[in-house]
Amino acid sequence: MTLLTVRRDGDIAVVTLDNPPVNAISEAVRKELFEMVGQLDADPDVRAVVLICAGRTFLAGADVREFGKPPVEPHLPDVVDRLEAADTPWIAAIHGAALGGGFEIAMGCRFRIAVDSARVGLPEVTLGVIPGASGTVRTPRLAGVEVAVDLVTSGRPMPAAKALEAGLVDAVVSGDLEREAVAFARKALAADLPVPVSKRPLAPMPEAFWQAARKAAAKAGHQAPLRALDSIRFATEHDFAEAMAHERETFLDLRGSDEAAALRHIFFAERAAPKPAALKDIAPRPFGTVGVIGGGTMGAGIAGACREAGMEVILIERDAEAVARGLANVGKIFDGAVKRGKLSKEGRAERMAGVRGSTDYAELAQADLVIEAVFEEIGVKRAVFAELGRVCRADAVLATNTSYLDPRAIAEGLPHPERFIGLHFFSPAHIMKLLEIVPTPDTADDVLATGFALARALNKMPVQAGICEGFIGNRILKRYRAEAEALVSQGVAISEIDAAMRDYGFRMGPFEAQDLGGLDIAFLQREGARAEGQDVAETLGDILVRAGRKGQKTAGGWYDYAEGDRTPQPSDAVSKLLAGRVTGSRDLPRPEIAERLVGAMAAEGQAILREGIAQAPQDIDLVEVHGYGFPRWKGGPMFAIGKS
Ligand code: T1G
Repeated sequence: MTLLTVRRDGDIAVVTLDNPPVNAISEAVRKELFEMVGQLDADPDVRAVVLICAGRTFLAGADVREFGKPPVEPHLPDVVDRLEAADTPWIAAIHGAALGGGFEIAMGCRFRIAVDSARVGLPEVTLGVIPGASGTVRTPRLAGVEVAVDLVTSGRPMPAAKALEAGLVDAVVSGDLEREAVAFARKALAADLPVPVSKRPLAPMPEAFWQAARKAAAKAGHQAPLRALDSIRFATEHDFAEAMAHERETFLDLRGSDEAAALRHIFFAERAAPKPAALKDIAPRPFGTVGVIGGGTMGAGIAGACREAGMEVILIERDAEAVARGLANVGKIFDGAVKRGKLSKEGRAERMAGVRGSTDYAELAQADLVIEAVFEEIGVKRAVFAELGRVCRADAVLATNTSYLDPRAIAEGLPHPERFIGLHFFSPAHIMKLLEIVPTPDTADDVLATGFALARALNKMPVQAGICEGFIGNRILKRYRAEAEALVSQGVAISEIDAAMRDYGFRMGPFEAQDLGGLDIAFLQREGARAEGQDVAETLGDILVRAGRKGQKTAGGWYDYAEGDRTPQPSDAVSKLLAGRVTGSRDLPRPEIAERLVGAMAAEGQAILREGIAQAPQDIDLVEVHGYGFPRWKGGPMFAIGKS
């Protein structure tokens, strides 16, 4: 035994698993746990066993790194059955998170107790599989079908207090978990033991329940939640053994699916992104006090996100009226959280107490970090940094939120250019997870490390990008839109292109999305480039904007919109406007349309890699998934074409 240690507390055995970093259930853990049950059953002096974990968490589920390999005995369902059939009752003592196979192991125990900060969950569907060790068969027997359907099809963990209410755990404790668990075991031994979970009754549910649950599960957009629901339903209509066989078959079928491979790819990419090897031993600079220049949508979003992460925020605007508007914009963000029940009124007041507005840059004299989020015009931005260069500490990190301008041009002439960096947030900045981190050639390593540390503090997904027009995400977006317009020019219907991308898994197609966001934003960028003498070809979008069709805000863009109705309607006006640019009409199967457009994104991604703008293909996938709505279960454009 190397991963399990046992100590005796009188007639209670305490088994501790220590398999860092998250006590994932590897083949070795399954083997040792299976043997330990037999070993302790054979000890007449042991009357109960507490299973507890060292480190940050209880068992966090099957070791995802083993998913690509053939399953090896003992299989996890057998380990769970072995625990449940033990003569000596086991008590799972949960801290951190009991997830997936970890919670299935806890259900094999006779009792489950959790510290108040713990969570329990069955997140398998987020990895494109379903629980494979009785999660869809024991959970409904333990806590009822509704709880099981919610836990399994959403994949969302449940906090300990709610889990207690739902019957997923038997007690919630605070203080020393091991001591509480031993005391709980002693008390439990004094009474009759509960029936093992697999032996508990499970009644079928009315058809209407399943129809509603199916409709909800389908919203996820991919198959795993629906297959998980089917497995729970099967368990309510068959005996335990048949249900376990059905669940295992479904699990093994999904485990080898493209969807599961894509979701595992994103899972590991998300965990690698915040920890670039090159920054491993570099300490970031402090960022306890943050200045934000500009209180518009972006600036307020950034200020709200920083305040939510506990930073002191100073919001700078050009005059008192703009300051008031900016603070009101930040307040609205917290009002939203209060309305959703995520924040109390006192919490809102505390948040806003940490945000002060001013027109005086001198207020930034002690700021650790200043993020500029003003109008996307080089002159305006350079004026801001000229002022910041005068008033801020020499070691204060100065960042621009520019989407399209060259950060080097913004920082030209700035004293201590090593402290300057691009931090490209996505709107709404307090919600969108993607943060493109754009160093200039002068940016110091510890300033780059500060960008990544800020991302971690804001719970954002950081991706380092090199300098080019649009960095990674907006450059690919431009190529994606151009390819979609090329299909329109070849006679493919606008509505078919959007439908194809929705079928692929996007919430919206490229044309619907432009109508929602406004065609004029990209139009103004192109016009700006043309004004600078760049040779920018006329796009179909240009034609529409010049005709006053900017999208939903003008009741017409790529589509028409009836008064007060946001449903896109194919537009005869657009057909007439584009008549000179469209040759004939072409029916292309939707999968082919999607393949064309995803292929264009990936081709641009390969150019981005060749130019060193992105560090790795999985970074491009993360940008697309976290910034542009690329369906996670497709893994991103580079994964989709097998390049990641
Ligand atoms: N397997 C392997 N490695 C894992 C892992 C797992 N399940 N979970 C995390 N890691 C690694 C991760 O890659 C990172 O590695 C390190 O641990 C810290 O992770 C049969 C089949 C547990 C809440 O889906 O949700 O059970 O980068 O940065 O923020 O029905 O990790 O340091 O080298 O995320 O403290 C179900 C997934 C599996 C849980 C901790 N379980 N993990 O969060 O740390 S399927 C899950 C998490 C299953 C059964 C089925 C989180 C966490 P490195 P981290 P964290």
